[in-house]
Amino acid sequence: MTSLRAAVRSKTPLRGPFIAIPAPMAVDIVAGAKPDFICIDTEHSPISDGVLTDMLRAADLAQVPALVRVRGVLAQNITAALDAGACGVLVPHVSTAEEAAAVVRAARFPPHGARGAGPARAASYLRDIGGMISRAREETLVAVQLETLRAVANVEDILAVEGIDLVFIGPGDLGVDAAAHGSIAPVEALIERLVSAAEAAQVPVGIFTADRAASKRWMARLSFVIEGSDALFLTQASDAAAAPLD
Ligand code: 3PY
Ligand code: MG
Repeated sequence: MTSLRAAVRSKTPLRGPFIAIPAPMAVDIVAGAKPDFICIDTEHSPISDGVLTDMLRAADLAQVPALVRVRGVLAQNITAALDAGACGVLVPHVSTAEEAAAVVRAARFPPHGARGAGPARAASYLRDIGGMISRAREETLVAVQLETLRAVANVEDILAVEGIDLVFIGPGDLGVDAAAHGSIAPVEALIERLVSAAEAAQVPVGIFTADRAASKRWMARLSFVIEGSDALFLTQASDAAAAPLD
């Protein structure tokens, strides 16, 4: 099976949702629809490391690649997700080349980084440390999320960091940061600046959308979209179910 990383790097069109509900059952349900991948979101959801591991087991059973959005750039967040068996990490709020380089260091084994090798699930609990390291070198997807004005200002430097497979745009936080700092450029222009810089550097670029129309528009240009989340699907279906019968 082609790894998610290989598919991202070859710019195969990929679309999948966030999983925010802290339960393997949420993965069973969503992965049963066979999206190209899922992204389990520990940044904005109360998903403990133990539950995350069970959610990754569910994704493995469904044979759907599972990326994890970690809580932040700290190495321990990245190690926990990869040790539990995530096929890659999406690291939020990366705004400088130094932060991007720290992400690569934490996510990649030597000589490309400094990830520690432990007897975790990804290594079949010590049975397969060597296999974990060689699989990780080939298959661990490293994605950084650009969602601040500083990231826009530093985008070329971030794109030049070796070992980043994908840059991912967070339009929500970018809008919040732009509004807070009185950016004169509208958020659409900031997004365009990020996309065109990534295109010029030939680095795969993705974006989050909450609706299908935007998703369709972006998929015509980009190869990677995270569309909605299990929590959002439930919210929308619940609101529709509670609406008056006509
Ligand atoms: C944002 O829009 O800020 C996001 O983080 C979406 O993933
Ligand atoms: Mg965000």
